[in-house]
Amino acid sequence: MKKKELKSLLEGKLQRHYGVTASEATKNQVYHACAMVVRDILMEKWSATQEEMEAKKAKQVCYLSMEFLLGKSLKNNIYNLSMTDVFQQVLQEMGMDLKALEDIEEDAALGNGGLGRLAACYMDALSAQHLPATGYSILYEYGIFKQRIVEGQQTELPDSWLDSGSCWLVAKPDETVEIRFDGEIEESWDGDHLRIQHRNYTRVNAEPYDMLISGYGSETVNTLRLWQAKSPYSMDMHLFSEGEYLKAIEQQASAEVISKILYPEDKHPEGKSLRIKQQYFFVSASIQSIIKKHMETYGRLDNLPDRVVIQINDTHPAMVIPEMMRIMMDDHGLTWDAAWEITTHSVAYTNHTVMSEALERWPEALIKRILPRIHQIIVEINRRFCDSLWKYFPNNWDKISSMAIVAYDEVRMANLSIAGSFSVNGVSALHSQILKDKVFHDFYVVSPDKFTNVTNGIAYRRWLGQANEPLTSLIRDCIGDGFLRNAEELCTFAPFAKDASVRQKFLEVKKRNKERLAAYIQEHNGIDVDTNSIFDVQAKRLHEYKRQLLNIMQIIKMYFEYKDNPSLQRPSRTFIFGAKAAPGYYMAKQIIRLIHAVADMVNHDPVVQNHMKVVFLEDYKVSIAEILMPAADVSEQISVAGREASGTGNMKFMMNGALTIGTLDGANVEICEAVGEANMFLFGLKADEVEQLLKQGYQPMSYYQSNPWIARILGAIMQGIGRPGGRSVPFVDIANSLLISANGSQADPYLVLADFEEYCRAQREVDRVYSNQDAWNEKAILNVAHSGVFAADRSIQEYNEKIWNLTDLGR
Ligand code: HBZ
Repeated sequence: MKKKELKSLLEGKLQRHYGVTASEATKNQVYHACAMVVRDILMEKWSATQEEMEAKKAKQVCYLSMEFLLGKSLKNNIYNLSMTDVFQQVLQEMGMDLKALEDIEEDAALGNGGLGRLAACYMDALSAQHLPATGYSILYEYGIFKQRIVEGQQTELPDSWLDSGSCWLVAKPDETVEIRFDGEIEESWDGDHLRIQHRNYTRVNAEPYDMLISGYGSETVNTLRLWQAKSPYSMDMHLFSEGEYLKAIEQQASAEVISKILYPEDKHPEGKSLRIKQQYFFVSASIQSIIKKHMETYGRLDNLPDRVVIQINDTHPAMVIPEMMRIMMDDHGLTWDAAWEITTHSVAYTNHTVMSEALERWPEALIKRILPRIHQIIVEINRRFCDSLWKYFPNNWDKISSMAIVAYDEVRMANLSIAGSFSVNGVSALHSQILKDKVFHDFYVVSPDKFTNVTNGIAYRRWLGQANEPLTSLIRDCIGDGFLRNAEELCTFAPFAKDASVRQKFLEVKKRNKERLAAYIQEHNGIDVDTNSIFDVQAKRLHEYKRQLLNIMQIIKMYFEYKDNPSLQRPSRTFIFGAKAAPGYYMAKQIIRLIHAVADMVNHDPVVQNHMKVVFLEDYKVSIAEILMPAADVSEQISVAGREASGTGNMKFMMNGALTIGTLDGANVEICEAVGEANMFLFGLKADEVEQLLKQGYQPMSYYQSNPWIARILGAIMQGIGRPGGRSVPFVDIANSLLISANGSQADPYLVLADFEEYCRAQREVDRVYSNQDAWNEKAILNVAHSGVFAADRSIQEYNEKIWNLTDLGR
């Protein structure tokens, strides 16, 4: 698009929507005008995509996810449309700055962490690869909470993102569907046909809002459909006139609360009725709309699996299985067998965790009350499934009951997902292996062909192309810009690691990115950090298994080492953390507090000023990650082996030229294969060693007794940490959690103490390698060059080849 045309489009929007000229417009108005112009362009491509899908009778993927952690849209869409330059120029002439407008937009943070961000990365890659797709989720009014740190402790504030975000949504009120909760099921015979009637139910309307999903240089624009809950009942005027004001609006409020807020607990599912309602609400709305559209086009359902594949992002949307059965049997008159055949050939399940406490199990009584018909169907699925298992495990009731979908008054969503789908995949090679060998081993024995792996990938044009322009342009100068379409081409950057001038330029790029982050830290934390120090970053949700505690213990050790010996020679370090804790997760919140106490101690001690700093970035989110990843030298991926399903931050850091210090966990294993052990810092027990140690009886106390450093650090944690001469805070519960087993639970279940010494050794190796800047930069460049395999494009191709078999709209 030419400058002149864009200018007149923007002026037109400002005039028609706000009645202002360009020179009168506020920044906020110009932001909205830009968004509207971009949306119009996308809408045209979206219509063309829809037409093409119809003409080709295309097969599409419906990606069902409770979470899409999208971040900001304006910059990404303008980039994908290759319009960055023209926007910059036109805005400049209007006296505005594109970057400043981008800052107005709030992150769309409809997700907790990796799982939600993965869904967003996959939507991007699907459009870029011209594959037809619709994402389905909930239009939460409030996304993940905003984190504020008050006196070193996390507090939570609501995240109302729609003020700046709603301009990306296209309302489709005509496609509203009805969802039914509660009530009773009545069965009656109509000749030889069993009629199912749902009586006394509560209605909730699901109204769709579509977000248009662009892909880099692609004409394909896909849809992300977000459902909003609306009450079909207006205020009860009878109650109102009787003065029962609250009661009068209660019904309405209890329906609309369903899409109010994203649950902020990751990996700790709670059997709350609102959560179950959220899951069923979005699943029912989505599958109703999928089936309706399919019937309008084909008039039959038996070919549904040829046109649609339903990928469920973890078990949160697993109720799609009984809901599909319900619609096909009760509304379309299919037999159980016919409906089951269609369902199980349509649904595919991605697992994201091996931790048993994270697997969803809902109280059966709750499902029965809220979703009586779904409960009946689940019970019948379970009956037939257990029957079928008899053949594999005759007389083995223990095994069959462990695999059952309903048992001990609970519904096990993972078992339902496996039984009702044709594909089950893990998200890294190691994780998928653990699923087959351990977590779902019995299911694997029954249907080995269902199980597969698709290693996660990232939308690298966002995480490298947009977030790290200096590095992108260095790579472009060396190998051309083909890598922006085909990430595999990044490997041709590898030979440049040997080129001294490229290493020098890489160093300058890193420095620039570190300066940008340092300015952010100065502004938000008031801390002056040295851009010549090693930027050592751990940014992810706060979880004990991710072991932020291991990191902070090493930092305390380092602090003591400088105190003991102020002339110690080591490269200086800036330790940077970003992490949100689930609001009800006590230990995670304590660890955040500990990080702040250590920061307070370190940053105010003149003895260590030139050696180390500790920074906690408040409210870590996608847009902060975009500043953080490019500036990192060291990427902390230190979860206890066998627990992190994949990790995706590890990939983003690698691609931006950070060196990983990590365990052989999740996708770290594949990072190691790609870049070579010599170009990262591995340490710690392997997954099988972890299992073995826990089985034989792990005694963390023995490490405390035999390792004086551990004793000293835990002693300090227990006594109190704080700035010299100031108030100090004791963290007895943290120390106890590492040493004492409470009510028969394992002390230090994530083996922090067992891996501590090895971790410290690896950190000294980091110091040693960093002392030779040239050698370090060579390794960093090799990390960038070998990161291409972690592009979401590759993951999507694998999903397509192994599971989806979609129609390619590009051909
Ligand atoms: O999914 C993460 C895994 O921990 C990580 O290893 C992996 O890379 C990533 C993508 O595959 N899992 C999550 O992020 N899980 C959640 O956020 C979550 C949210 C709500 C829940 C349960 C889990 O109820």
